[in-house]
Amino acid sequence: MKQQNTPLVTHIFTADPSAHVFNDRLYVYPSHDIPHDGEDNDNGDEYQMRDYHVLSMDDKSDEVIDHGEVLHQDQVPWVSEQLWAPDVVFKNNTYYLVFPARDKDGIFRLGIAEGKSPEGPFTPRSNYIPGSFSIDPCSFLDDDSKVYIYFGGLWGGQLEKYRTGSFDPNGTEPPKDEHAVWPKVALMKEDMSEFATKPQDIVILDENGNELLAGDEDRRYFEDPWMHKYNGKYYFSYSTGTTHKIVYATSDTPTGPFTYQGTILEPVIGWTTHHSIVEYHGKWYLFYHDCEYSKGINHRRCVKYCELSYNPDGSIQTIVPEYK
Ligand code: FUB
Repeated sequence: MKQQNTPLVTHIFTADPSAHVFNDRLYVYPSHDIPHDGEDNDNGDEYQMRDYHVLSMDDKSDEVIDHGEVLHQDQVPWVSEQLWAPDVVFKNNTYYLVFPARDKDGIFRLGIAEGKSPEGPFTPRSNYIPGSFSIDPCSFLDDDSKVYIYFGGLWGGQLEKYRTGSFDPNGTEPPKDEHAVWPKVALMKEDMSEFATKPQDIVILDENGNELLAGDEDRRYFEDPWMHKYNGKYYFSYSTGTTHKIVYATSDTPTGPFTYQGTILEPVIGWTTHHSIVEYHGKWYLFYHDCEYSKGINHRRCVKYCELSYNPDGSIQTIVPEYK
């Protein structure tokens, strides 16, 4: 495998890695950052991604293969711009690429493109998933073969605009002493055609059973949901956005409520932080991105990975990125 904590590739900028093992190989589904000279803002306008590439690797060599462009926004009839963080799930003998993008009205939706190989290419459906909104889908296949889509992101991701239950273009975050904006989860139908359930809240509690508050920026959800299972428990991990950490909460069920546990990754270089967790040949890995290679340019990110370790009680050991 490539050396840890180094960019997987540098011929393109990559971000938002979703890592999975398919056919005994590690596949990474990242966003593809495009260099430009526009300025950064809180609406995420600097993230102008237009296509997806697939990367893959194994633990026999340090070669990382770029399988090339597997989907471009011009192929997707409902998309106007911004192909952000994708994920992939394998079910029904099909690889489903689940991805967010703005529709023709500038509202983020979640779409699906289908392929017969983990390397792509992927053929997009003509419309987004009905009832979908916001960004950062994580498509989680449970042991009973049900697929759940976890999603949501504040600010550029528009999640706070749905607090009333429908899209309010003027919607804002709650006051600091109210409960935080919750990420969402929806069960997919068996044939993966659409949501089987309406998106519901993922509630995150503190150690006393109280809901995390909007002002608790060290622990509350911002974006980048990921779900994995370890020793039968569900681990829901996410970015705290404004405090730039990857943290996690656990539950006995896939829909929670979840109890906050701690920090997985301390802040990296760059404003955003985004991750996935995967087991490969008996070891656990954290895939993440940072802006070290671009010397801190927020929309020129590189995907990296490192090993992740659990304590005997199931807690995750905090990773502190080391920079020279
Ligand atoms: O890549 C665009 C956005 O930046 C993602 O959707 C967020 O998770 C953050 O990484």
